[in-house]
Amino acid sequence: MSVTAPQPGFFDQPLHKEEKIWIALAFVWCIFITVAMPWWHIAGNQNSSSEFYKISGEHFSTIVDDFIAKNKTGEEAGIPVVSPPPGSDIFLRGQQWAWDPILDLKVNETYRLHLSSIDVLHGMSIHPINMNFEAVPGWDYVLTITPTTSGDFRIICNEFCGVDHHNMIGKIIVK
Ligand SMILES: [Cu+2]
Repeated sequence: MSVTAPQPGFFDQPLHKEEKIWIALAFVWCIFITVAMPWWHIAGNQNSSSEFYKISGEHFSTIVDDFIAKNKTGEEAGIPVVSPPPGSDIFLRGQQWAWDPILDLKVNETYRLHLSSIDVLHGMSIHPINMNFEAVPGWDYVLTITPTTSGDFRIICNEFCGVDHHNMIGKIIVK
């Protein structure tokens, strides 16, 4: 049984060939992963930026409200739709239990997306492309994004944030 101690001298026995192969495989994998992580940080094109600023929820909300007032082009189910100019700073606010505004973006144009939460921790998960970022209260997290495919994308909250967490769904439209 696995709960009993090995026989005396167990660890002095020579290694079997299969054990040596598995140890070698594990070692090679460790080395590969150790090298791959910093390499992908430099070479990968889906890394989050390391640009972020400390900001209060109230301040972030004021900026988001200004952004909506300047760029609003419509409304869907009470949530404002904004069409900001390409290259500009755009904002996404997470709060219990909604993402706003709805971002109407142009394909192959680059934007600086500011992401934050004004209450508790939320997770911004873009479906169906499966890109995930944390929306952290107190921090404005800047992501340089270039949508490369058009369509309707859903922003699902993937960080449990309260009773209506499962209905916290936002939207990004790319045309
Ligand atoms: Cu949530």
